[in-house]
Amino acid sequence: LRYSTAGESHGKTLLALVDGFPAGVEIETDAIDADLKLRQGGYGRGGRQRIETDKVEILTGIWKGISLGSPIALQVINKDYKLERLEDLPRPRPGHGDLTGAIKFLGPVRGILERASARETTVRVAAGGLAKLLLKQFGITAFGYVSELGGVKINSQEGNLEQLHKLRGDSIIYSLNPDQDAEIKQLIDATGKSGDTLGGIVEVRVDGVPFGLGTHAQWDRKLDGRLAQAVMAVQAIKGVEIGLGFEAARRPGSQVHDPIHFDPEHRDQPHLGYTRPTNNAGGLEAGMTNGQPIIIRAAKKPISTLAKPLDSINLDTKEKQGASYERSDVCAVSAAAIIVENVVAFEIATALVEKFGGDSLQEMKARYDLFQQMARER
Ligand code: EPS
Repeated sequence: LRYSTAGESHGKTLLALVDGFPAGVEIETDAIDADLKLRQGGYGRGGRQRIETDKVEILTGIWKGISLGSPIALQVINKDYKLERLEDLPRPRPGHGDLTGAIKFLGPVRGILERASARETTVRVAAGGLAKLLLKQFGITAFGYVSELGGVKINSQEGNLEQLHKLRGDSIIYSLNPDQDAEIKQLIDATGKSGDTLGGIVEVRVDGVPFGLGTHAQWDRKLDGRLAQAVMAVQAIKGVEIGLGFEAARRPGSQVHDPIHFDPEHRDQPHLGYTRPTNNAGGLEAGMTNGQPIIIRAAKKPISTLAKPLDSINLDTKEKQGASYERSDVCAVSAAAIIVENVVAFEIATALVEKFGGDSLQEMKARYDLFQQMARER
């Protein structure tokens, strides 16, 4: 299972081509559209989101609402299509790819900024949304939320998945503590007024994951490495952690590694009864899933388009000038929670297809059940 995308921020359309998606999966777009809507939201988003109403259209690969096993092309049309009329922006924004892109491709800044823009994450979310339809068939769920914003740590509340969805739905920034919204809203408002932007940290948990996705055997097939790449490759992400992450380096081994217990009452769970009192490994040991929830965190830098611009150089005249500004978001950390959730879901679905065969859902389910049975007897 793999995908690639095409499209410019202000071009006609955005496309994702998903290849290797199994046959026999019921495809309904409501859940994908719900994620697209969430991606557009969160307090602090800019004017563009008032123009767009992102909706996915599935152009190929399904028949009567069921996947065929052939490539699936997903489209989200840009309402704000105006690329042909747009001029160049010759004053590169520090933090964006503007300067490097213009030099690398020996061309206009417009040629790089249109594709480097986080607008492209629209169709990454659509591809991840499609992957989630497959994961759902195996009881696997991915869920992302904001755990820190502009340096303010959120005291995430706990609960079952339904309760967590409710908390995130109630929070204007998609955190798990709506009680802290007022404080964060104030911070975003004040930052916006001063012409600045804010970053933050998002966390994704994946529940219902069986043992053995990924492999220890080869570096480029280790699932922790693949997840890290998928998440790091999201626009503006500068750090990725799994489980305890960097904190693991600060503790002795006895306070890092998760003891192994056995509870015969729960052999029907994805963990097959092998319970762990802690999950510091974040569901991954030696590049393989260990039956525990996957926990992955990402650090998003503040958006680099600043209303009060930093120093830059006009590439045409080489004069010192402020960086270009048309419009921007003050904060898109909430959107990142949804984007990271979806790119993680896609990688998990890819690993699932690799382990259980990818021609049809029917075959995958039979092999999944057989593996669970054999693993219980191990
Ligand atoms: C985005 C659309 C963009 C920006 C944002 C992400 O729209 P526009 O450039 O037309 O205002 O709002 O992109 C950035 C801030 C960036 O630096 O790339 C979207 O749909 O997510």
